[in-house]
Amino acid sequence: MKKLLIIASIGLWMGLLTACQKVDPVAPMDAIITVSANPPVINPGGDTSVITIIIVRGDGYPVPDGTVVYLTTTLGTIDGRVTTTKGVAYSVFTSGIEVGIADITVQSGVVGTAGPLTIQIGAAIASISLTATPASIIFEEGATCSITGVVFDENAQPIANATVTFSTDAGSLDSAGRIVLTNENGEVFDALRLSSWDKDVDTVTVTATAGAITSSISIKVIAPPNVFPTANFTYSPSNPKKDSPVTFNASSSSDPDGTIVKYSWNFGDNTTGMGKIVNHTYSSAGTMTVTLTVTDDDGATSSTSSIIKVSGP
Ligand SMILES: [Ca+2]
Repeated sequence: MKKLLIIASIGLWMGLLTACQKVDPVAPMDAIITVSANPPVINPGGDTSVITIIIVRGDGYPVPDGTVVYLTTTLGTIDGRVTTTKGVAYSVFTSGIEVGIADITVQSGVVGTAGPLTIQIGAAIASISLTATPASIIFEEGATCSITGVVFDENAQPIANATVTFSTDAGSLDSAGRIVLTNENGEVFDALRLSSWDKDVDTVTVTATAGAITSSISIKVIAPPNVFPTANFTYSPSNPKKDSPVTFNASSSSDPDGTIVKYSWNFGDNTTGMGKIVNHTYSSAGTMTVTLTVTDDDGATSSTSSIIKVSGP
């Protein structure tokens, strides 16, 4: 029994030791990280910038050598894991083909920089012009609108491979939040798509962000024209008799884009009635033209008539 316990405790210690070895030493909670990129502006296509990370403990001393720092970037590539020597670590950022601003985050344990470190890749973006085709959409589930953006530098020249991110306050975008690159003419394309949730939307605002520039376009959403209701009814019995009630049922009437709010009847014997299902008794025999008029929630009306024969006693 004692032997078993010893083996178990050795196993536990070895497990703990292995677990400890796997954890990277990181900055203490009270440490302060400062970062800088040199140079802060580089060319696209493999140019580099050196990022210097300085970490100081709360008491003012540098963190122990080997403290691990993690870096991520929105554009290009970066040495994602570097370690400190005398409180300083270096990482190299390398640009890709994209033109824009790389947001770099630096983190060691729970300590990070207050805001992202930015590196500008290529020409500074000065403006984005946006157009929507069509400029307004008649609402329909799945209705689409093409969005074209053109990105310019400060000399009004279009920028190729500029990184653009689109967002919208209604509907959805084909780009779905991903970065889209401009073509050789500085153009970038996206599409706005409406869903059934956007039925009551008046205006959709699509926003494009490239570098430090943001541009928006408003697209009007027009309510589709009202569709007329369809009037239809049945009656029973099929051979109505004088002085015996006939049931008229307008349940088969419909409105494709709304609801029917009113059912009006003319029973053909100079009497009228209201309601989806009504009873009427004819006091004389003869041929009657029964007319049903339905009104939808937009005030549109439709009528239908049936000739019915009322037989005598
Ligand atoms: Ca309607």
